[in-house]
Amino acid sequence: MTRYTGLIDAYRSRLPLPPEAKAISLGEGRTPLIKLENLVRHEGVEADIYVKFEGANPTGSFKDRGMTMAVTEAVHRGAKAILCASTGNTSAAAAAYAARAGIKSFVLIPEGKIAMGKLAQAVVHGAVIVQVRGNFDDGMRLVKEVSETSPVVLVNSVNPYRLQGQKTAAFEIVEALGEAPDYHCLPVGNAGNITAHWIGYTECTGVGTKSCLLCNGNCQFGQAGGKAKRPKMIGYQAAGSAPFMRGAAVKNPETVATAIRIGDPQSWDPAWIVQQESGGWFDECSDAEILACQRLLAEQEGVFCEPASATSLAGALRDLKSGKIPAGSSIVCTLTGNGMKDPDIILKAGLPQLIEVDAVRSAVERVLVDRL
Ligand code: AN7
Repeated sequence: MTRYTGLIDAYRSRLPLPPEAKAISLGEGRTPLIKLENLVRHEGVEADIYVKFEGANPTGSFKDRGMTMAVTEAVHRGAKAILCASTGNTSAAAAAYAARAGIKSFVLIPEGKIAMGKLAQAVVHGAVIVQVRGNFDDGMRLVKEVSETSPVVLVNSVNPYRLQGQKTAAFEIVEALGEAPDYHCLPVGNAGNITAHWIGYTECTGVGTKSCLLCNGNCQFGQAGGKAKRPKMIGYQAAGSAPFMRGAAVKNPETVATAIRIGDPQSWDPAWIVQQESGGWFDECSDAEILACQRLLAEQEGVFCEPASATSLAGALRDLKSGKIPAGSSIVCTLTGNGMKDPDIILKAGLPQLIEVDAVRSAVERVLVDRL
């Protein structure tokens, strides 16, 4: 047995870090790729659907993959503080990795709309928390401006090391399945993660050497076996926050999926290159579809993801049922974050009737007998 020590150690030769840079890691990566069984039967669809449960990362979201890289690189350069704007998960990861590195973190969050678990993470890891009177896009504009002149490293996904870390999820999927899936579905906010996955698939399948518009041919291709297939990449936005579907930034994005309540995606152009190169598409899911799918997955498979994450599966199921994704396809849906970050959303829908009993054996047995 060798102890798993995180994705930088696992993929160092494929990550653009100076060899002497000491990895700042919490053991992120190597997340479960779970094949859906009950849900597929329940929904009457015919496909191999896998969910990549990124909620199993140390701070409960895929952001850890990017943050281990961004913080490792920043600390190597001598940074003493990092800065980000966030709908919640980036701030949680930034705060945790800054704590691990022994540096300061400053996080800008939008007024009100951040899930409790994520806020608690920023608090417990000692981040300086700035609540902006505005939304995520306002925060993003501000951190870009401030980081130009202040001695802090910006760790939003405009920091290229973030996507380099996040690309490793594609490596893990190809290793687990032996090849890329036919389709890869993700929720889209800033569109960094869908871009990162495409970089990862492109590198580890060994195709696109000359055509890759994202890296201009600079990345290291073909190191994981040179399998030719790359997936069609499908990105789903929340309907009230779907700039890709409107063809323009959305001024006042609104959705129950607060993680992707983003009106002006930072990786707009790269994401459309991904769509073109992969032959995939973008679409939107309503809040009702998102919440229904979150429940369905939790009830049918025992997997609890946050609302934003369920967007990928909600969209995939709809596209499977309509035939847009052909029956028999292999599909990976990324579940970007853990459901326990946002318990309010579940409890808001109403607590089921709690059964209160006296503290005696017979009372508990009666409950069981009535329901078995
Ligand atoms: C659970 O934390 O942007 O399309 O500030 O937390 O790469 O932006 C979160 C994004 C999907 C969207 N699912 O990913 C932030 C933030 C979850 C997320 C996304 C986010 P991108």
